[in-house]
Amino acid sequence: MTVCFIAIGSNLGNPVEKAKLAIEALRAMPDSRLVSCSSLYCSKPMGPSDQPDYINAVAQVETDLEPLALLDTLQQIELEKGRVRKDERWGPRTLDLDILLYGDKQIASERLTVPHYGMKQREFVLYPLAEIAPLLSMPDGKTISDLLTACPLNGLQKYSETS
Ligand code: ROI
Repeated sequence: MTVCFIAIGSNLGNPVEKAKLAIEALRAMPDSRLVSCSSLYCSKPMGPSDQPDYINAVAQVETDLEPLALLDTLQQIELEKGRVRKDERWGPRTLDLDILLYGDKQIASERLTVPHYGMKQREFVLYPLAEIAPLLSMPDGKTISDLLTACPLNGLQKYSETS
């Protein structure tokens, strides 16, 4: 089994519900085990600002799926949970599931870049990741706490049902 971290993001069509559905779908993935999941967070959109705030979370999964099989499975979940793929770069999305880390592997292929290319600068990835893996190191040796120090919160908040 390989330990993987998956980023969850949504800002359309009841994002909280979408994130919860995604977590249940991750729990049901074949040849895999959902180890833990962060809180849900509310974040300001990165990219065009004329779109709704996002709900983000990070899940830790152990899997026997190879990286591309894991990617296929995640894209299937995105489709099943109603993702409408739009052409607009960095535009709003109903559900986005990204492989952040796949063990210590570094992958640079046409379909997949691991570690995820933007994760080290994105508060909506790093803070949820640190919540569930506070002692994590990247394949390049950088620690999650080093990365957090260099990453402003940018309005990121834990989502709570009452706020
Ligand atoms: N912005 C936030 N806050 N959260 C996301 O998950 C997210 N995903 C994206 C882009 C459009 C880059 N912006 C985002 O794909």
